[in-house]
Amino acid sequence: MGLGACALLPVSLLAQNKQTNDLRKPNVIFIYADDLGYGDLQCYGATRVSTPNVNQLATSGIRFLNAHATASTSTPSRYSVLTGEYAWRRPGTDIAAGNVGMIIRPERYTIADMFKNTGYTTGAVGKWHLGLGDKTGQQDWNAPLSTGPGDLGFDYSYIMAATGDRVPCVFIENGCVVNYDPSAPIEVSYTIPFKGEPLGKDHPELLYNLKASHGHDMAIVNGIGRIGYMKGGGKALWKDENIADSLTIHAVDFINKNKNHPFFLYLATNDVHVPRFPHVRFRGKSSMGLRGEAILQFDWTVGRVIETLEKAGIRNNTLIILSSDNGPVLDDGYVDRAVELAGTHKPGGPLRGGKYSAFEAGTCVPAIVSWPEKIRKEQVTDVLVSQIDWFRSLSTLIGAMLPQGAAPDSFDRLGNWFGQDTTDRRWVIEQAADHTLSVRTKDWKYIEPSDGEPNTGKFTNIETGYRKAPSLYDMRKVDEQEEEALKHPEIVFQLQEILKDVRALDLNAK
Ligand code: NG6
Ligand code: CA
Repeated sequence: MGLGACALLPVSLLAQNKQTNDLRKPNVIFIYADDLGYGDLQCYGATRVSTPNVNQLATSGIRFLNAHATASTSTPSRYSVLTGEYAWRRPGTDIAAGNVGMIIRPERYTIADMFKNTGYTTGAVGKWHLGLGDKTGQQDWNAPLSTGPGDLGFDYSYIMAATGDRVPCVFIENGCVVNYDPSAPIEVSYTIPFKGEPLGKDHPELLYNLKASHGHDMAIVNGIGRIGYMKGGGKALWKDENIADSLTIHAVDFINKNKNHPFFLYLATNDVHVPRFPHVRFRGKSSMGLRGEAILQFDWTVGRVIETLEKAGIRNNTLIILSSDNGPVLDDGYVDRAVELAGTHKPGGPLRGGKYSAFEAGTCVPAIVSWPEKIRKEQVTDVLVSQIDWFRSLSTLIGAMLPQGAAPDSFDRLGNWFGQDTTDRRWVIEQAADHTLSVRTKDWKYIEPSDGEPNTGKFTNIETGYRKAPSLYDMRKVDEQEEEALKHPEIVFQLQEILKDVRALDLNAK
């Protein structure tokens, strides 16, 4: 892939940085939403929900119309962002249980290592979903965990082990359960229920906050059924209505503590993942019910981050990248009326499919980059980009030296991400929930054959895009309606060749 004009940009940015001092290095914040779809934000066309803070971020920077997560589910997308490697190269990188061991091994060089080694203070706040401790099922949740984000370059972490709907339902700060309650030792299992602990499937009367539509019938915490079994926790157990507040407060604290020194903050919100159970101050504020309110709550978090930066006097020199780990889903397992109340709202905007899917709404997500000091005017671009490139693009920006083998799938596309270079990435690779891979170029999309079902099922009800034969879509038509593989065998062949090369890590594919 030619560097072209984008090679010039980082050098000049760095030169400016060197002339001054360390303080001139931009702070970098990822605001990584969960399951937020291409059509879920006002600045992306949503009309039934208001997102003033995200809109403000968009008008102060670049809004991407063709930006992709590497996968249509959480764990693999997060894996790729943090390692610069496609998750499908590694076994064990699918949607993780709350008791899996660290999926990214400590010896792996991560984007947090990169920032830390370049003089940044690094923090991870929010949804983790990449495993903790050395071995699956072997964690002692009542003692400091043996390994965690601290071994992957994060100086500070305040995280949820997996997802809101998976046990353990506690926050973990720097490897220790927050508000640990010695009178209620924590045990977690994903195979065997704990004697005497009521389960969602047997005790629907205890599900006083949210009932499950499918799954989520094991441990009950805060009147909500979860995936996985859990015992104990006591006063350490989270209340879902306070999760956004807890995460935001810790993100704000991290910013304030580090405002005099360059920092990298990975802020992964729980919103808008299930169980959607936002704080009472958002209740009744959206005609779309809990899912709409979760979007309002997400927007609130974004607002608090911006306000904190402004008050600290560091907004101008802070680069914010806001995006989502995968596309949207309405019914993802709880009776929260997301389907009924969506009405005309299209969470995937004009795109076909959604979370889990090989179709575009699975990985084509909102992406906004704002850095007032360097990106001075509002821009909207349809340049083809992928989150896999944040790693190397930012390494160029901050002048980091990467060890050999680091971020093998990441390209330096800084020029794209800063609006200087509108040359499309030649292709992006998208991973669907069943590992079906797609190759997307600006004009075409190839989905490899898959044995998967065409729809995710009656609850989630998302078209997967899986077909037993190769599929080809003309992306100039946007919505992947007409399958055209037989019409354009030469293009199918070209895209299959790219996929073959990328699979083999053949650099010619660049
Ligand atoms: C699915 C869950 C879903 C969600 C998803 C992971 C059921 C029935 N469904 O298995 O609710 O947790 O996993 O979502 O349990 S992700 O955004 O973290 O990838
Ligand atoms: Ca997700």
